[in-house]
Amino acid sequence: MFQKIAEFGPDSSGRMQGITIVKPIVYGNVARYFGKEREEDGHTHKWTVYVKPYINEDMSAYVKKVQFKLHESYINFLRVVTKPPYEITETGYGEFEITIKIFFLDPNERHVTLYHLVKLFPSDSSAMLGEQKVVSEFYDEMIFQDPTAMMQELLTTSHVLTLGAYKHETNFAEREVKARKKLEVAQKRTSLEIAGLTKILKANMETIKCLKTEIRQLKDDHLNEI
Ligand code: SLL
Repeated sequence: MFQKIAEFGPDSSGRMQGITIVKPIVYGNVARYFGKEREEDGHTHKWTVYVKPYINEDMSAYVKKVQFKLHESYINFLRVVTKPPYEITETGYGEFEITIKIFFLDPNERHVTLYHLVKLFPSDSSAMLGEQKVVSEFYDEMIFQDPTAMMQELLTTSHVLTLGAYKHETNFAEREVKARKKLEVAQKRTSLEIAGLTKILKANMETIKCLKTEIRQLKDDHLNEI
């Protein structure tokens, strides 16, 4: 009766109940073609894979390390970065999937895993001609639910990392608008399709009703005849 459950503030395990902190991030890779295959090892591209904050801040305030698991053809394919920038630059000849694990300073906080397909070749083959930079990056969010008091402190006191303009290779705001428009078009198309199918369904139900009446009628007539 006298027990009071704290809706905010640390519980017995030290977690801040009801607190959610979201950290938007950008991860992916950029790559550049050498212009030709390198003789000694057959490598054709130089690439950089990375994780960075969407909004400029020093993630080392709460990130302990970022682990990049490269293709097993690389020497020391498990690479660990303990401070920003959280990135690995390499050369190679092929595309493959990288596993990125983000570990936090608070040992109670489970690591976050991301998968990224390292992109070397432009999707648009005409772009192959130039030695243009290829970019494949994504927006995501790390969500911290009921963090410990320590983690909450670390998550909310980080500072900007670099001064000056901070922008990404990709215009994510524009990408969002485009995605929303596509979704809207798809929704409209689906609604129209549903409306059309509903009409057909109604007509068919009407037909069934008529046929049933007809059957009943025929049965009655038959009974009257005998
Ligand atoms: C492919 N399935 O053939 C992929 C494999 C291998 C990537 C990609 C060179 C490593 C090294 C390299 O680019 N490995 O020589 O250190 O497309």
